[in-house]
Amino acid sequence: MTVKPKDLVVWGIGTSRTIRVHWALIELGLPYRTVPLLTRTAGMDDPAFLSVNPRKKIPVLQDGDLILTESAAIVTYLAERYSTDERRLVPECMEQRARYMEWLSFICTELDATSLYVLRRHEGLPEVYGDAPKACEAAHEYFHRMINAAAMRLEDGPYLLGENFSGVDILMVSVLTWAHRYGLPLPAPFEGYRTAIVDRAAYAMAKEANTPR
Ligand SMILES: N[C@@H](CCC(=O)N[C@@H](CS)C(=O)NCC(=O)O)C(=O)O
Repeated sequence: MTVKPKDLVVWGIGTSRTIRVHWALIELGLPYRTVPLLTRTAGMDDPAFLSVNPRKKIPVLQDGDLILTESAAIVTYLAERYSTDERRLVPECMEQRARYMEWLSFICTELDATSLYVLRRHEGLPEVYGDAPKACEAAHEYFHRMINAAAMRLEDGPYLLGENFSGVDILMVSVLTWAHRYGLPLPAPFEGYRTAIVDRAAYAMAKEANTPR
């Protein structure tokens, strides 16, 4: 059964987390409206935004009465709700869904929160979060160790789940591109994987949708 979107609105542009949501919507061919809110701007204190996310974080998705935060949850919600036989971003088979959740958790915790976000906070925003050179050095090393070990699992590619592109590829490419911007070396299998996926038309459209005017 095809589920029709009610009134999809995305709050947030301009970051590695916000592009995930734009990209998933575009892959699924869903029309939506964007509130072009940028991180760390006065708009974050706007009562209209605080009413959708009192934690003052982007991205946020509104789908009718549903308000959802956390980019990985949003991508997975959109995939679960709006995938069709032609455009599917989450597998139906239980074993593949387990792999999807495994990758999602790995990307969000080991690559994003534990590695890249540490660098963002302490190298990118030391005036807010303080200098922490030892933590940053460890984050570099940790990212390197995690991504190299994960590269061994890419053998069945071209995508993380094998033959089919899915929501976890959106999440993975967003962190690999983030790492690339920080000058972190990627193992060859992930270089090739990222280069092939950023060639998708939907990625170019998502990049455009996520870019501040
Ligand atoms: N785990 C969250 C992280 C959201 C997040 O930290 N967003 C950043 C922009 S990428 C933000 O809104 N930062 C504002 C702040 O920390 O004050 C997700 O993946 O959605």
